[in-house]
Amino acid sequence: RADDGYRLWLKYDQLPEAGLRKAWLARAKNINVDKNGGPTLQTAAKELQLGLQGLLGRPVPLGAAPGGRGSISLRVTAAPELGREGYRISSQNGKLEITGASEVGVLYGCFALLRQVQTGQLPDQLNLSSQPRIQYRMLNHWDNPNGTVERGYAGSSIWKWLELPERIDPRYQDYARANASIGLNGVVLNNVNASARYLTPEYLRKVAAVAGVLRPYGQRVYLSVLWAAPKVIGGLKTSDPLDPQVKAWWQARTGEIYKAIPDFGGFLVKANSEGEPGPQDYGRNHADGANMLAQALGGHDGIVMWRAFVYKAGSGDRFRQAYEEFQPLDGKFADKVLVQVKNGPIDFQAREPFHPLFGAMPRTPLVLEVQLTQEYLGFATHLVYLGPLIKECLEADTHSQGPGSTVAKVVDGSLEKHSLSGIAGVANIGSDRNWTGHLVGQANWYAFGRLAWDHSLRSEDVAREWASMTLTREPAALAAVLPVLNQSRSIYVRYTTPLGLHHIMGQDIHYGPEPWLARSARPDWTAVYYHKADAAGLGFDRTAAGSDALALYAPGARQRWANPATCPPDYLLWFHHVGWGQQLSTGRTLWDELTTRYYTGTDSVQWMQRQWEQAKPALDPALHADVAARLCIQHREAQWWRDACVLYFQTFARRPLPPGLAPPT
Ligand code: GCW
Repeated sequence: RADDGYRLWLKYDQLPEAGLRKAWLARAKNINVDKNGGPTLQTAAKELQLGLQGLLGRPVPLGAAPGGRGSISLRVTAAPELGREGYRISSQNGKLEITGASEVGVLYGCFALLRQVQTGQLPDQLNLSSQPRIQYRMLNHWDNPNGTVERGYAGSSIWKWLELPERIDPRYQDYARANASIGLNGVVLNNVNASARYLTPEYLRKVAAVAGVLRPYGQRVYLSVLWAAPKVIGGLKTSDPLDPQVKAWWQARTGEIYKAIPDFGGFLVKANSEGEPGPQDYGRNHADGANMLAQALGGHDGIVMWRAFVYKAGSGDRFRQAYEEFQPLDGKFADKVLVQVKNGPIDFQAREPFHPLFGAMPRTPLVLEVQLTQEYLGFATHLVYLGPLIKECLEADTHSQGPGSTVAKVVDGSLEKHSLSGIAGVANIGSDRNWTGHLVGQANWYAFGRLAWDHSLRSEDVAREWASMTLTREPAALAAVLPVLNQSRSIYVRYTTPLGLHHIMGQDIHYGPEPWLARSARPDWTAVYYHKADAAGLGFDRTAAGSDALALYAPGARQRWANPATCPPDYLLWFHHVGWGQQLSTGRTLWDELTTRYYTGTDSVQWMQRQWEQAKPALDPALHADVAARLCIQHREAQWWRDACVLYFQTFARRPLPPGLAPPT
């Protein structure tokens, strides 16, 4: 049967190597688990059993009695050094033991053991322990009650609201398994452009049903809330956060939520952004709103994630706006509030400098929000592995407390000594049979989870893990495919927005090029505004002579970008308006470098195609053909980007293409 991609990286097909199977069979004769343990412990045992049976090709019985040599014991023990969710896998006297300080720790440990087997490690001297560096590791679904997904490219929502709570789609459980296997622990079920419906008794029953399926897998549910809910469904005249009736309404609603879902995780809020209502409608600020919700959570174990994605027409450079609204509020947020910040200052572009709020709000825990759904990165059509993008942001140095003050250390709480920490990925999951439309979208889901757990992992190693579990462990095929994954994001940048160009995509759908857009239907952004092409040159001047957005960064960070002669080319046009004939550090003029990147980027897609062909013998034919077809589209669309952008910018530059590049026909 052809592989349809449904099983993700949890395939559990029998290991091809007899020697490896034998070695593991000797260590996996049975699984011991305390029958009086809770549902998560039983789930851990069942998942381990399922995986091992598939991989080793023989049943692995579950037993309650302590096993002898070759047994695997699952145990919850007091192990403060592991933290609440960490695990240890140890091997002694021929026995394996997976311990955690909680049941969910054991569950994560079971998936870690399976990963060892799946990636072809030998069981010898297995001794590893791990715990997450970030506390709240969540997917944010932008899913709507009617089943559509905002910026979703893999079918409709997996949540079947009309069928819930009576019918539980089996997919919910498979989804929970996948999340648990990569260490995630929370799910915001609905779009940040939120419907108030989710807070009604009718929908809370549905949410509770989903929570019931996710719970044994250590996944808590959260809801995005509409700020105006007290008016829309509560019958109040206002949603002013300082109004006593509004406060009472949220308190009562929160009480109802916890009655239905005792381990409810909390709220995610998009307010006063892109037309959404918010506390500013009543002359209040973001902290007034967030703190009121935190108060409504009272003694419940829940948090408020308040998004910083805000910008308005007529407020100057959009790059600065979130900073200007939020930075002055540092220190004003209640204990349970985290402010959720996108990786970059504009909006999930293919490459952005890190968001200037990181490091600038030391008294507020900041959640890093990255986007797995490829809104500006070719939807589910272009192959773009996002590991390098996520890592680039995590490793960026804010210099807020001197060199080494990375975004990762801000986010995991270690730099500013926060007890709360979080990271969120905007989900790329839908009802397509293979979940993410493009097979490599699965790698982005996977990489997000692994990096959320441990941001020190290398993106290349995560890609190797994913490919070994999902595609093949055959060395020649991996050698062909891994460079494609690892380079795909920089190739995408080259043929769409090289040298720091940004926001030049098709206005309505955010797909394909539209750099010529002079006037937008949206008053809050115009595309020409972002590339600033004119007869003199190209790029957005964000130095003191321009919008001065650079000044938002700490001196150490700013300095990297401030001088056009030394600014890394990848960020050049983010910060500088550069003359067409200006010689860059690469040795070429701006025009020649720009056009060369558009051309080489496009040609590199053909290289990706050739590499993918090389892996064909080792891959499932259906999976291979699907990706190969998408790569054909990608090459056609890379040419579209190249030709459109080169021809458009040429109307300003008025220069010929450098020798060797064939003009678009
Ligand atoms: O990227 C933009 C998207 C909107 C989205 C918004 C946000 C959910 O185009 O679709 O709305 O960001 O992040 O709030």
